[in-house]
Amino acid sequence: ILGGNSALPGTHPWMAAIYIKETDFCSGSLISNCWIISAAHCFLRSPLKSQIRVVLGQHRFNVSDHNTRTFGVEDYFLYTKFSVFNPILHDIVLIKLKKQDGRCVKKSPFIRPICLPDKSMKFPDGFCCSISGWGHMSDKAKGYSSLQEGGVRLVNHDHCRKPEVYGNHVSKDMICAGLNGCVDACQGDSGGPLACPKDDVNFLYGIISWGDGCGQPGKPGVYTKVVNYIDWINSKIRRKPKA
Ligand code: 4AZ
Repeated sequence: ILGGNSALPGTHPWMAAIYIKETDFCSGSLISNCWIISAAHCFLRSPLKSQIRVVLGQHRFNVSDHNTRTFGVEDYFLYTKFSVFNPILHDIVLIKLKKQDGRCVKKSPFIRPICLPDKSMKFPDGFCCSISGWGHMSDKAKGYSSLQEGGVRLVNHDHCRKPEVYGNHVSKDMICAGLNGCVDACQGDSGGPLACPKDDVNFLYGIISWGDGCGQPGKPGVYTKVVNYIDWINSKIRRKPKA
């Protein structure tokens, strides 16, 4: 995250750190006891399940302490229409954690799921939401950080589709955010949440997906639009959809 602040431990308890093979890293969000949602493009290189570790309750990148819990992966599911040939489309994956002693997550002050929106939920252009992650803190900086957070405003969809922004690379299944601010997501933040508040409750409105660099003027971050995938998510995690 560029231009954000250090998060206080425990303020984003749904954040998942996803370590893939020896070298790759993505973020994700805990959405229920055993399920993490993230970006499908993180799994482009088809890692074996045994090569993935998910850490919950983490504050500093790659640092485990008494608040962190580490999980293996039971399975992961790329969205059916996700394609390696156009990995910005349908950039969404569900990851099922391996149980330990008959359960996955034991809730704590540092580990708790984020609410999924329902299908009809919509936030207006200009609405202020937040992003968080351990990714790069500038376009050039390599290396990861302690958890950063920052506010981004939702960008009008037609604006984001203008030729001088992203043109028709932006589909109806994407949301743009963060046009005029200094806060943006960057490498390593992929898969993490765009969280929008309603009545003091945070909802997972977007998944950090792509953009032209990080923090470039006029180039917002682009997010997978979670409300368009609620039926698929419910079918995979076998939650009864609300009537
Ligand atoms: C990335 O490389 C990445 N500024 C994620 C988000 C953005 C850019 C790059 C958006 O994972």
